[in-house]
Amino acid sequence: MSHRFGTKAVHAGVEPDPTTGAIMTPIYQTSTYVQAAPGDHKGYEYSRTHNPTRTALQKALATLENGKHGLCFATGMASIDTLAKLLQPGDHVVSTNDLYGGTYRLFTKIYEGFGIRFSFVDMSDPANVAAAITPQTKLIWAETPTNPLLKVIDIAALAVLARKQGCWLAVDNTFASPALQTPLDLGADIVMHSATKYLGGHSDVVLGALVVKDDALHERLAFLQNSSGATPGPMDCFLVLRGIKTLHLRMERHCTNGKAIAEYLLTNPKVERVYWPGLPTHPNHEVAKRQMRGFGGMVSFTLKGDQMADATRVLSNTKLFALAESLGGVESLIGHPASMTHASIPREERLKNGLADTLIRLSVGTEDPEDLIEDLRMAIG
Ligand code: P1T
Repeated sequence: MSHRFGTKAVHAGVEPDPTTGAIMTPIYQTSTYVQAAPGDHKGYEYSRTHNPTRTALQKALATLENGKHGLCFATGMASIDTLAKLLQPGDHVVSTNDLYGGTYRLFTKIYEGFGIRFSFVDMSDPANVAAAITPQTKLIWAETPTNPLLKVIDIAALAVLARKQGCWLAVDNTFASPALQTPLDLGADIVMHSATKYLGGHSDVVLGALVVKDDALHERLAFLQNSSGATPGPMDCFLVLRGIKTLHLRMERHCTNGKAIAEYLLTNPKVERVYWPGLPTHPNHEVAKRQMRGFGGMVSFTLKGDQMADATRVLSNTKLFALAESLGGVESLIGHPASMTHASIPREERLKNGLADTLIRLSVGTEDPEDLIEDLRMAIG
């Protein structure tokens, strides 16, 4: 039977434990499994390859993303690294030009060295993607909404291009979470998550994931997962499983708080520009309305006058918004992409792509919105 999202979030992947009936998946803190005779085992041989806590999480993620197979990794970066190992020297990737700095670093500092070529384009216009595709293009890498400018990329339009080219479309769904957006339904081949963020939801775990529908692609990725070995431990899988049970509730609050904060910022005379896909003035609002079920809790903004000193003052003066990297937890965070999460992108590249030195990024948590607005009012002045 196919259930609605909230029901899936509570139940997906989790069965009463076969040995005790425990309703919550145990943390199977074991490296190996006893075999009755060589090859005669219960489906588990060694925990790099399989672990029951990880299996439950992988099933849960496949269910939430409307996929067939989930694969979990030690970090979000490990999941992207494993996906990139599908490529061969000479292959070409079209990637969004506004993306997490660590992904840009992995692509340019590691995979370019292995002979893979990347084009970074503004994917909020699919025509830019079409123009960048070459006969060697094997992968389209989208992140939507993008980090940190919150552009929205039309997944269905990119899926048409990928099918025409015969290449994979992978979507980093970290900022939306499956509560707000399910890229496989829109034609993507692979969904990626930094589960560190909304899926975990409590800033207490680092973990990554890939979800696919296709059996053969799953087999290749599972081979790479086991061969490269960047798998998560069972405690971390347990924490994400626990986080997922409240994903639908948290995302509802992240969305209403995100809206309240974006609307407040628009009224502050010191604020120059607000980036949030739910604003009717957002350049990609129509695409966002079409492919997302809510607009999320990530909000970026710049101050008038473009003064770094003003931005630094705001970043240092909030009391509820903690100055820290990462996002997606119940507590609100404030960050400075140019010096923190996106420092690994050269300054000229950042400026060319519209990422100002003064941009401030908010991960709006689930606190009471009036208190968050008061905190910003006090810090912005
Ligand atoms: O941190 P890790 O779990 O390895 O995930 C990397 C990653 C991948 N994709 C997106 C869209 C991300 O935002 C991240 C990590 N981002 C931050 C730490 C940040 O503050 O933006």
